[in-house]
Amino acid sequence: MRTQVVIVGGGPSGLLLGQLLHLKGIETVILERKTRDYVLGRIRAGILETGLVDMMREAGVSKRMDTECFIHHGTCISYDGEMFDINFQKLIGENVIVYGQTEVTRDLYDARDTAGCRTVFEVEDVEIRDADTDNPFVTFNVDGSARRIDCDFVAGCDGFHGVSRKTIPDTVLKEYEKVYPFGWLGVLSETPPVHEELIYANSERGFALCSMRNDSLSRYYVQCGLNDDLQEWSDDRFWDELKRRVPEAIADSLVTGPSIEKSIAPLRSFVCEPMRWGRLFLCGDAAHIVPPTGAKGLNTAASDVHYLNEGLVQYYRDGDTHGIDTYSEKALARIWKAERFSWATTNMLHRFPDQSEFDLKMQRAEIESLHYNETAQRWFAQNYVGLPY
Ligand code: RFL
Ligand code: PHB
Repeated sequence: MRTQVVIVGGGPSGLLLGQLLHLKGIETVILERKTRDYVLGRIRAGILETGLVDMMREAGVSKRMDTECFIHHGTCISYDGEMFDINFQKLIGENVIVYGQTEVTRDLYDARDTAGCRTVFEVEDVEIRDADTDNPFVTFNVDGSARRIDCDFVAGCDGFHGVSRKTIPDTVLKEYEKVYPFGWLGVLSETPPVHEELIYANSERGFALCSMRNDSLSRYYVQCGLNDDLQEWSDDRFWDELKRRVPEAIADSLVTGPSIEKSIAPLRSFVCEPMRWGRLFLCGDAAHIVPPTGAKGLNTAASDVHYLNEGLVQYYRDGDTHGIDTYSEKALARIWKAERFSWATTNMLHRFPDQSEFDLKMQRAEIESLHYNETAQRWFAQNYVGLPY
C-alpha cells in the first residue's frame, strides 16, 4: 500500500494535520495504537489559544466549537487569600476559549469519517524505516497481520511515549529535560464551575487550579506528591484540600459532587532537537512537553501542525522544499518561548520540597510584580493567549 503522508498517532496533532492536508488534496493514513473511545476518554487540555481556534476554522471543524465554547477575557491568580484578575482583553485586546481537548478530538474524528480518510486503530509494533532516504515506509501489525505502507513523508504525532522520536539516532537527537518534584491530581465533576474565570492558586499547602469545561462540568487540580496513590485520594479528601488552597470566599461557594474522572499527571519540561530527520517530522508531545500550568501543551502541538502543514502544502503544490527545510527551526523558536512561560508560571505558583525562605520571598515578589505591574501583566497576557505563529 502507498500514501503520501503516514501520520503516526491519532491524537489532536495527528488528526488536525490530517484534516488540513486532506483539504489541500494530500492523502494521509493515520495509525493509532489505541481505540477511538480510549483516545476520546482521555481528559486533558481545556484552554485553546486564538491560533488553534483559527486552525479549527481553517480545517472546517469549528461549527460545534463556535457555538459551545466559552470565551475567557482573562484569568485569576490567588495567593495568601488575595485574588487578582489579569484581563487579556483590556491589556492586549485578545482572549482564549474554553473547549475541551476531548471535543476538539471528537470533531476532528467526525470530519475524518465524513471525508472518508483512512485511520487504522489498534496498530502494534509500528516501525518507521528509511526515513533518511527518499523512500521511507512504515511497518506495523494489526489484527494479527503484518502491514507495510510506503510514503513520501512520515509525521510523528505519537505523543511523548511514541516510537517516532526514538527512530531518530542518538547521534542526531539532543534532549533537554526538567522533571518537577510533584504532580497534579485532577478531578472532573458534574458541578457548576466555582468562578466565571479560571483561578490559579498559590498557597502554602501547594498549587491548585479551578477550571471548567462548561456550565455544569468543572475541572479542578491540586498539586500532589509524585508517589501519591490515587486510592488514597477520596473525593472528600480532594474537595477538602482544594478548599484549603483557594481564597475563603471561593471555598465557601464551591459546589462539590462525585468525581467522574480522577487522575494524577507528573509535571515535566522536555524538548528534543531537531524536530526533523530526513523525511520524518515530529509534532506535538512527540517532540516537547510542558508542565500544564501555562495551558500550552495542545497549543504548541497546534503551532507545529501549522508549520508542518504549510511546508508540506508548499512541497506538493510548488515543489518547493523551503517550508519543510525550515520546519524544525521555526517550530522550535516558538516552542522554547512556550517552555519558558510554562516553566516560569510553574515556578511562581507551586511549592517545591527544597524551597528556602529566601526562595519563598522571591516567589512572593514575583507574584506581587504580576499583581501590581501592568507591564508584567501584559507579558503574561501575551504568552497566555499565545505568541503569533
Ligand atoms: P497525544 O494527545 O499524546 O496523542 C498521541 C497519540 O499517539 C498515539 N500513539 C501511537 N500510535 C501509534 N503507534 C504508536 N507507537 C503510538 N504511540 C502513541 C497515542 O495513543 C495518542 O493517541 O499527543 P498530541 O496529539 O501531540 O497532543 C498533545 C496534547 O495531548 C497535550 O499536549 C495536552 O493535552 C497537554 N495539556 C494541555 N495543553 C493545553 O494546551 N492546554 C491545557 O489546558 C492542557 N492541560 C494537558 C493539560 C495535559 C495533561 N496531562 C494529563 C498530560 C492537562 C493535563 C492534566
Ligand atoms: C484544564 O482545564 O484542564 C486546564 C486549564 C488550564 C491549565 C491546565 C489545565 O493551565
